[in-house]
Amino acid sequence: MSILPLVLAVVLQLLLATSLPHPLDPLSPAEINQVRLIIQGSHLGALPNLIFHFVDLEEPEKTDVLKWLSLHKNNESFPDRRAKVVVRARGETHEVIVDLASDAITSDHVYTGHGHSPFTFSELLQASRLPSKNPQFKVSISRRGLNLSEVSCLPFTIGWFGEQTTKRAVKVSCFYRGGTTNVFARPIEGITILVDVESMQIIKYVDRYKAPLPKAEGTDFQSSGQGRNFVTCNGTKRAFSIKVNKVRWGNWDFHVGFNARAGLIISTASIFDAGRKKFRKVLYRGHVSETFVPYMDPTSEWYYRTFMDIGEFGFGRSASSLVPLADCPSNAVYMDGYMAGADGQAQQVPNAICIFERYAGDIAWRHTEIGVPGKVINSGEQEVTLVVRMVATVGNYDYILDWEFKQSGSIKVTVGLTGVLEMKAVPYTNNDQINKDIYGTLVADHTVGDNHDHFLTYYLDLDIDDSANSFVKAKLKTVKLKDFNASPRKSYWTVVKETARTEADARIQLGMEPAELLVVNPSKKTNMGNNVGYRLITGQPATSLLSDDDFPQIRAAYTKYQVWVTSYNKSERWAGGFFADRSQGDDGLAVWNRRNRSIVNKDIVMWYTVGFHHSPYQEDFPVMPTLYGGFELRPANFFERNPLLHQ
Ligand SMILES: *[C@@H]1O[C@H](CO)[C@@H](O)[C@H](O)[C@H]1NC(C)=O
Ligand SMILES: *[C@@H]1O[C@H](CO)[C@@H](O)[C@H](O)[C@H]1NC(C)=O
Ligand SMILES: *[C@@H]1O[C@H](CO)[C@@H](O)[C@H](O)[C@H]1NC(C)=O
Ligand SMILES: *[C@@H]1O[C@H](CO)[C@@H](O)[C@H](O)[C@H]1NC(C)=O
Ligand SMILES: *[C@@H]1O[C@H](CO)[C@@H](O)[C@H](O)[C@H]1NC(C)=O
Ligand SMILES: [Cu+2]
Repeated sequence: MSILPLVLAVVLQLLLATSLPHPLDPLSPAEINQVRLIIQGSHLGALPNLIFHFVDLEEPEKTDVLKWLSLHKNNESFPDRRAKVVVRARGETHEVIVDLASDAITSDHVYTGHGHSPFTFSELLQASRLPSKNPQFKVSISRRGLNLSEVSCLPFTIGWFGEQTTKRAVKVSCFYRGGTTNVFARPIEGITILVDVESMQIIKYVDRYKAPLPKAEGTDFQSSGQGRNFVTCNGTKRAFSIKVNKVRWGNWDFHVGFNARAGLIISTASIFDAGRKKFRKVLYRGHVSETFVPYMDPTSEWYYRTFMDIGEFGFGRSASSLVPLADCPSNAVYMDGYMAGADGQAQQVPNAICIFERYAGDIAWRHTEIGVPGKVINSGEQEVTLVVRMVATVGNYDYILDWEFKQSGSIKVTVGLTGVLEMKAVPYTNNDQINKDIYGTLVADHTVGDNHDHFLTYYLDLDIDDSANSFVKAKLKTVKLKDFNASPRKSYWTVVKETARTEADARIQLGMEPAELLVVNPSKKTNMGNNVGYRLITGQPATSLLSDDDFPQIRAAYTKYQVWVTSYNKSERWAGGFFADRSQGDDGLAVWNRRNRSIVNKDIVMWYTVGFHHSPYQEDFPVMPTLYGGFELRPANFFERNPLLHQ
């Protein structure tokens, strides 16, 4: 207990000590506003209805960032600051690169491919307000005997189902509060409202059927106040002013970034090797690249729910301000996030990220030795790790995204799913009344929690001791013995390592055969002569069960394999393609991979999908206890010995 304030002080000091700028720093509020002024002062500013959909750091070339790092971060080699901007005006989508040093647009390209840029918050808000002014909707509401003032409507992206061309459109679903704050628990079922977002008008209205409205009673989940006590968090308040993105903690050194699309981004993570007395590279960049959430209900009110949360909404845009003592412990320090609003103006997300040391009561390592005569030797150490956390609340769901750094060299990545289910109103109050597929589980009276998946695909640009790496499948093969003289054994398993030659070789469906998956540096060996590497310890395997010809699956084809490895290309970052809204599957990981590039001794990127098949249970109602999944990147012949033992 008493060591906590001390450790907090150490963390703060380290953060402040490394406050020099980093080339991968997110755009600052001043830079975001500078981008806005540059765009508004250009030919684009003269166009009517200029809307900013996306403003982010245009990532400097990796070679330039690595050069800056290797030259001890001197100012001369600091890469120029640029911004990538997507604006829409006159019905056209412009992809623009802005150079901040020269205050100029360096390229402007009109995007004409499939798929659309993410909706702005104000577009979604305006769309959700349309039904309450619509005469047909008013009739539907009064036909159901409901009070319009108690109706909340929410916009849903609508996917792609084979259309040649698509509009920027959303469907708006409406819910009845009437005594609850859990709006998702009281869907007003049977109505489809299609909104053209360009003209901001309802272009299709169907009221197909009525279902009973689930009751309000028992749906609320507001915590009664305990655990959300702001007074006791006073001690952490001074951490709020920290604006730097570099973290030095224990043996780790890394950079924490934030953008509207991915949310939390970890970059240039390296670890101090006490044996070699130097920092060694591990991860150049890691973040969630896309999140695919298809619902398993083919009916006309539900079929389109096939969300790609990163490309359609953005985890950064959905970031929740973390609540001290509820979302992060008392020793947490916080970072704010910044992004551009629809007007291009910088917007702050206070406390978008928290960083804290975790003393979970776990054992980092231990051993009791009774083999030494006359002694019992107990030795070991408690595990202390550093967690970097954000929470993205995308509509009904809350995703808790953790990157946990361990002194052992492991990086443990966890995603927690919580929030409320998407619920469908049905006539039933008991399972015995049901004799057909209801596409989910009856979780409460008149309420089905719909079946669905969550696939979070992580972008993992590992650079193990440098950029030129290979991907190795260490297969565990059973060896059968015949007439083996040395023992009566009939079998054992052995490790057969195969280096994946090309991208096609590195698509993995887990569970098909036992294999350990490694990223190694083929030109760096330990003193023992093993290739240095990091191992991917996968979580529970889940791949998409949709058929290959189903439209949502064509868009998210990359979810058929949990692991992919691609040759590094700066513009290949978003697994479902950059313009993911209503995309048609012609951009993204599965498409790039078809080039089947060589991945031997190359700068490579590993993509891992954390998947959940979510068939709801009653305990997920009215709010879901957190369900965790994830993976670990663990050193594999990277150190000479256990790095927890101090030399
Ligand atoms: C390097 O640049 C940063 C900002 O760009 C500035 O604050 C700092 O003083 C510069 N350092 C040197 C040694 O020039
Ligand atoms: C409808 O709801 C509003 C807001 O809750 C309330 O003020 C009003 O009295 C209700 N009207 C009826 C007819 O119940
Ligand atoms: C927080 O602590 C500081 C110093 O201990 C004190 O001055 C301040 O009043 C406290 N604020 C609250 C909200 O308790
Ligand atoms: C990088 O990726 C983009 C998008 O897939 C592609 O158009 C481009 O040709 C690639 N560049 C190289 C050098 O492969
Ligand atoms: C990928 O390239 C390798 C080596 O050139 C080749 O053997 C393999 O058939 C290719 N796979 C695909 C799917 O193109
Ligand atoms: Cu779920």
